[in-house]
Amino acid sequence: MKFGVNTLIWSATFDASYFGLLPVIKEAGFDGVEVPLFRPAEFAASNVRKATEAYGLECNVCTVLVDDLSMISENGDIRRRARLHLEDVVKAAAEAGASIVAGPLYSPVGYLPGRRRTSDEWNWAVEGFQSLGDTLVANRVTFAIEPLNRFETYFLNTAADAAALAEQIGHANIGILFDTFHANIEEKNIAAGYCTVGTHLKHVHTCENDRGIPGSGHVEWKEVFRALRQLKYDGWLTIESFGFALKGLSAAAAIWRDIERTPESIAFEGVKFLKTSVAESAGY
Ligand code: LER
Ligand code: MN
Repeated sequence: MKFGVNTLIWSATFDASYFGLLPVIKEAGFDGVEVPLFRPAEFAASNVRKATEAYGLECNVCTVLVDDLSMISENGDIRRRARLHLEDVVKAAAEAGASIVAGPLYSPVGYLPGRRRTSDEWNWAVEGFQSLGDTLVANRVTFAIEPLNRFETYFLNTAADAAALAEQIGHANIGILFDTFHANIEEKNIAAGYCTVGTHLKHVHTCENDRGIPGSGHVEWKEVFRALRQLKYDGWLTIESFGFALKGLSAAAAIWRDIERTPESIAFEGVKFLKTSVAESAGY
């Protein structure tokens, strides 16, 4: 298992002005960072690669669809542009040394049309993601598609739907990111959700129920780690949270107060909890 931290805790972009954090992140015991890559043209991929490698850290990428791009729009031109955009994201991620591109890759966070998902939308997602398979293979990148809670999307909320989507896409480089924060809202039982995602699980966001320090809330961590062990999951455990006053980003993640003493305590106290939990889970 590898331990990661999403740099959205500090900033909505990850550029040279934040590279000074990397030795601190390494020293805290993380194996890598997950950095936001929302607009490939604005992302200094080779600088990110050099900086992370210099500190012996691996790099993953998270993304959300910006500028109203959508893989499930009824407008074919918007779907085409979303596919081209995701191809550029994959190429930039590979240039940064990332092997995982994670996030709700289907439609913008917070897009809620006030109705249920349609079968057309489902089929557009399946076909759209399948069409990106060759680009993923060529760039040695895996998509980890993330279900979100019902307040952030209507398209993909549950482990069962996420597993069904990945199954139907049927590509080795396309699986699921399952986030304990969203699962805590949508699943009857978070650990059972992980088992439902099963072999499609490619990435894990380890977040407390309030996006605070992992281990400080009511996520049933012991059961989650037991499920991950049963699945023989050997990928990333990445702490995700968001700065408490990052304007657009805090608004997108609905952060309206100081969740902990500082945003970075979520990373640095959280990683200690995760490491202890993983070590303990060896005895389950
Ligand atoms: C992204 O990983 C996520 O979990 C979303 O809630 C961000 O808005
Ligand atoms: Mn997440």
